[in-house]
Amino acid sequence: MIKYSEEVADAIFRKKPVVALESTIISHGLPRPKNLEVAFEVEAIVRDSGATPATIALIDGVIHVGLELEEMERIANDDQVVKASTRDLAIIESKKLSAATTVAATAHIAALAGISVFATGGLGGVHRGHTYDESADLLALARIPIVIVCAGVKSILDVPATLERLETLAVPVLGYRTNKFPGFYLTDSGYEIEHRVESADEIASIWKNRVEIKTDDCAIVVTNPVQNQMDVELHNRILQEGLAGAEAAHITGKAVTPYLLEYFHSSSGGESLRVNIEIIKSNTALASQIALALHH
Ligand code: PSU
Ligand code: MN
Repeated sequence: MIKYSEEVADAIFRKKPVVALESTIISHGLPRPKNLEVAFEVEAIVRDSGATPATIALIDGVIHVGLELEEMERIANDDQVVKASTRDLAIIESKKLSAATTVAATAHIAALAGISVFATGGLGGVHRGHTYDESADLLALARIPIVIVCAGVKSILDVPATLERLETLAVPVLGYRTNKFPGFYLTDSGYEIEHRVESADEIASIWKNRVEIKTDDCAIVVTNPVQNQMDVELHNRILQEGLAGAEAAHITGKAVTPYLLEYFHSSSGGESLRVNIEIIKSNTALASQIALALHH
């Protein structure tokens, strides 16, 4: 049912730390040709830390945990690759399609494969102006035990509504060396986080405590603020324009997030791309440290 890359199969066999990586950011989140370059660089960050990267996607209907070189190229460059959330997985298997997985679908597959740590850019959440449009990421986090490292939720979203939903869903949120909920492209979204942690070891100890008291049936969201944020005025202007553009073009469903991210990338003269890449790299480095810390 799952095809493991050689590297990941070996790591799981030897019980070595593995970090799951999502693929929608490669296929639908970053522009070509930078997306492929970043996908490889991110995997290298995991390897350099001593853990093993497992980029997750579906190739011709088969769930892959860890991609070989040509498979990564397909996810990055093939227009036929669709964006898959958890509900799409069985359908894509049966239709033998190729798909990149969202945070929700990646977390689901990672947990199935016994992987406990996952790095992404920004989580999905409640959309601005359309609070009924809520990413399946949120419900997935409520039922999948995994540590997910992110830069908060994407700033295109309704941050306070998303934080309230995470509270209702009983998903713990940690600020890595911060008490400010990060704003994806921005270091600070303007909202507070109650719980600040200082180290990967502290996160690992929280993970272990949860098991003993049986509050380990959901994710732990670790938020890692970007160091060199986007210019705030540029960010806010593009955000307003992008939201208005999505409205005018009647963009709906799973096309909304890729539309807005692409709007940022094509309107910010490379700024949002630079920041998005910094986010994913820095989250991957922290996720690798957490995977190592969970290990000892
Ligand atoms: N983080 C990024 N870029 C992305 C995403 C996250 O930096 O493209 C993707 C993730 O796969 C996330 C998805 O699960 O966007 C959310 O999409 P939606 O709002 O349709 O649930
Ligand atoms: Mn949606």
